[in-house]
Amino acid sequence: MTTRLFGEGIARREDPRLLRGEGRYLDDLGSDALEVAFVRSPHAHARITDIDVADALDVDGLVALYVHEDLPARLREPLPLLIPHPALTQPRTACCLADAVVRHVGEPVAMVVATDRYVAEDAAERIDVTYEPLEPVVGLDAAARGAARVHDDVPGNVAAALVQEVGDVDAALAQAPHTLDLALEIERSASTPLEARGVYARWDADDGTLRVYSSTQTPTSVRFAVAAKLGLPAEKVECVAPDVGGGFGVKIMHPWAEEILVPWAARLLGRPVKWTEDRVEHFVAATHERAQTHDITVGFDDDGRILGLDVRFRHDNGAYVPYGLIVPIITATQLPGPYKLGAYRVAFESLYSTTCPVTPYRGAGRPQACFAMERTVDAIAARLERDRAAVRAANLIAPDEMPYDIGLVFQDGRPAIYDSGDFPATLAKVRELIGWDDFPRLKAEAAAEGRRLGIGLACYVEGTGVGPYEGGHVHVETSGRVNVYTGLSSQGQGHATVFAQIVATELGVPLDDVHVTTGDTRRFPYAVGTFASRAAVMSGSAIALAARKVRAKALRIAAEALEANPDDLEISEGIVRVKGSPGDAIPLKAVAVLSNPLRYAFDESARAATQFALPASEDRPPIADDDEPGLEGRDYYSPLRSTFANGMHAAVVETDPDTAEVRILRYAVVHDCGPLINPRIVEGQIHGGVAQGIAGALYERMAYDEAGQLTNASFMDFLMPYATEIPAIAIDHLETPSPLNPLGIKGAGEAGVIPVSAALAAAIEDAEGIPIHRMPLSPDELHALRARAGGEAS
Ligand code: MCN
Repeated sequence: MTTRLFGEGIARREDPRLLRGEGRYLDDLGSDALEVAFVRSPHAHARITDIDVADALDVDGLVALYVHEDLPARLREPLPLLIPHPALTQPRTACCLADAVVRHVGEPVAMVVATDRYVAEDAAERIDVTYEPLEPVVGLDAAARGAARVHDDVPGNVAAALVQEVGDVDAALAQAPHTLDLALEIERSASTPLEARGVYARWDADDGTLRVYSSTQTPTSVRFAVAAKLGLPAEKVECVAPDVGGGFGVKIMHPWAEEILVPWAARLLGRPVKWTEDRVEHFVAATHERAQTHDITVGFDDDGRILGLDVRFRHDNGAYVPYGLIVPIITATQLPGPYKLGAYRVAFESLYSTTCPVTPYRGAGRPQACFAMERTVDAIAARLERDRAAVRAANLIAPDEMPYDIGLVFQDGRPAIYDSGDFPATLAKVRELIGWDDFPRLKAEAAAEGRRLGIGLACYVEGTGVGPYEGGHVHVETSGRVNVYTGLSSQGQGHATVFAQIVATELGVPLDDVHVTTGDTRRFPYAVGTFASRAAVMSGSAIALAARKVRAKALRIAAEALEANPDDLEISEGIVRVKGSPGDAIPLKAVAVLSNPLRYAFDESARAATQFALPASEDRPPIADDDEPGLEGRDYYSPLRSTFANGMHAAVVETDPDTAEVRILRYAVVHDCGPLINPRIVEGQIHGGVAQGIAGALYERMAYDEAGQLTNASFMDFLMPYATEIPAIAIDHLETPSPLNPLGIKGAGEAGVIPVSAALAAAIEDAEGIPIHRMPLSPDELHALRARAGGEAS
């Protein structure tokens, strides 16, 4: 079913301003502010034995400097854990400034405040920290060996261990006609947004309020965390996210030390203070994700139907677990994808290492899950010598089995129940789009010319729109302008366009009249934030509900003014009309005037509205009990559980027989996020996601050496694809609506990235005839795999 709710071809309204260079990013603010530089650990693991600041104190322009002991008690405690979990038995979080031991390169040790950044950096350089190096713990093998401990009191470096089982896996494997084992690995990568993190705070002593600007995905969390840590009522802290140049997960506050320390210093010093993260800092002091190893045993029948799947995996959570277990829990629960697994057991260990902490990066555990599952399905097909798409088809959940309970507990603590989707139809579409059935001919023709072509396919299901809630406020001004507020913030997703579309559609007003403000706690103080592909589902639904309230109120007032029944009215182009009698009409802006019993005749529209003076009612006061003045409404959306989007990607690659370079010749995406509010925006999100996925599959990685030094911590050394490496992407959609929210929406923001490594690994494997069990894959690694395969063959 195709439901075009909101119209085609609407361009992103936020772009012209940004393209003209009129964006206001964090570092464009606070030209009068003092600036901060941090002294950060150069060691992966060391004990701090002395900090000598004497030399720094001589620097002209130094305003203040702080080490751990200088902070008030609340700031000396370890930072809070964002999401506790009963399996997280050894949670360890960092302090704002390191207390005695540093556990990754980049950990903040001292904070310097000065008249500008140059002075702050000069002073920071003159702080002499003496370290006693401790043994670094780098990579999952070292972490699991547990010979050296990241935290003295955490044996084996195990932060958490969790097992979920559906059915009897041991029995299923014992009875399966075939079994196979696989070991699969995904390396570390990171969000690396174009704009790094940053925070700028101003203290207003007269009012006792703190204004915090932050390049954040979660302004309300910043507000509450800063208030709690500074001992202020939340009402005295305002947080505004200005234009944000990308986040991709890393700008979720959990909380970040810098986001606490800068406001604290601003209040203490009574002066505006700002910190803008530089690129090297971002590499070593922000967070990473992905690194996991997976051991899999699968049992299956002659048709490739999976009878039992046993997955054991290790998750590298880095030095601390500020975010809890969300990433490995998502891997564990999203691994089954669109398949009906006879029995499934997943067990993971989350391990500390002396590297950057791990928090969600676009996809959050799902790229690893998809890689593990899809490589397994390909291995089954290879063992049975069957078509890979046919093996997938044999395992898919059928549309009439929806809602389908996979029997696991999802990241939100609720049951993981697929609510909608038509997986066989998605498979049929992607086969068509990539040319699956015709590919053997293409491959044979290429082979005749000495060229190596391969095709791959990967499927995923993605829990999106996690709760607990989001709110929306819609206000029709007497000018006719419609203001829309929601508390989460935007980092490039196009919310100002999409939320305006929702309100224009629901309220019947011109799109250009609708203005959206996100990420400003002064406008909307309660919210959760932008992550987990949740804005369209959560804020979109809340805004739609708020707009419906306003519409109902407008119809009620207009009905009185027009002496009609509300059911006989319609609103379009901002005018309320009696159906079938277009002459009987009242503009919505006049309704806004009438919504206030005290009608100010200060402006034109107010005077114009007086012709519609409401009939005086003897049995109703000017403001009835269930009413309030103003044509505005607020509502919240809080779902019982997440809604599950899904999709399939396919790729055709060519590998160079000499250089082992991988070229992507075709890339196809079929995606189902329910009705598309803005098809262009969704396709843009998919393009961006696929590009990020290709980056993670073939180029980007965090190259730690054994000492725990990140050897590629700059854009000179961190290999990124350019537009020239990203192929044209063919996209098709299914729009099966979710029954869980008023718009039938499912999330779209992360989808593009999830299956790329799996699809490309499958295509490379097909081209080369060599099993690919680890991503990313560089040409020299492929070369080495060829050499090894050649050696084994000879
Ligand atoms: N949308 C739509 N129709 C649908 C579903 C979504 O038109 N049926 C639109 C939404 O209205 C929104 C966009 O598609 O404008 C993405 O929607 P959604 O899936 O709700 O994702 P969020 O808006 O919550 O964005 C978060 C998501 C995540 S988790 C990461 S990480 C990510 C991403 O979005 N980070 C991004 N996309 C990003 N895009 C940019 N430019 N920058 C980032 O940092």
